[in-house]
Amino acid sequence: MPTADELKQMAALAALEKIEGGMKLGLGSGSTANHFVKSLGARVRDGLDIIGVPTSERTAQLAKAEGIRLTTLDEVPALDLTVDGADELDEKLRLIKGGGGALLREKIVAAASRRMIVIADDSKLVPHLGAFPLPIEVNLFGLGATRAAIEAAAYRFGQPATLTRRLAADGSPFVTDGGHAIIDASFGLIRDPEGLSLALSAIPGVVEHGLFIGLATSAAIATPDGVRWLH
Ligand code: ABF
Repeated sequence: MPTADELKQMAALAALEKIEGGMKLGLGSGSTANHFVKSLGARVRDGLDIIGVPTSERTAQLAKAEGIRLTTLDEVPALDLTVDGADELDEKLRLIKGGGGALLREKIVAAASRRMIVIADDSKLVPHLGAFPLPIEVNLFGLGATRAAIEAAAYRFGQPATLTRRLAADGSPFVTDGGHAIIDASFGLIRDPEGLSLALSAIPGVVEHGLFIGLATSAAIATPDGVRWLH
């Protein structure tokens, strides 16, 4: 029986098979994406010619250490493919992301990509999104007011939520690469992801949230019986 980490590696290697020379790639964040970046690095050292835009400072450091050539969306505004993990995904390829705190750059990079492959172990595939608390990236200015606005909007939307400001490992308030706070919102099962996504995006002070709708184009789901592709 493969371990969760072995399943993540399986998913990463399945995505790696889709990489061709000359590609401009978005490089995801998280433990599954780390497997992809490390395996991609080995292919680069064997001569694969690709260039990457990292979705977090941690991924940038890992990619540099692996010898992967990096660029930015300023230099390369359109990417061929982003490979990234997820906290949850459903059969319609709707995602919850941001458990690692990198959701803003992940969504910007995914939106700049022609295709997005999600790589995940089978525990991430769920019938309905929402068991995983939804990360919401919030500007620090007026945080209290924005938190109250999120609470009110969730209630009006018929999905009342419990909100928790994310803390770093040392107990201090977590701050993202972009200098924002993360509020994790426990909605319970989300009945209308598209509608909730729009409602949250309309709230002043909300910088971005972890509902990725219409961005993923396929997913490599690693199971003990092999990799299942969703399209
Ligand atoms: C990242 O991958 C985050 O958006 C998400 O939280 C994480 C999934 O975690 P892991 O791959 O470590 O299971 O893209």
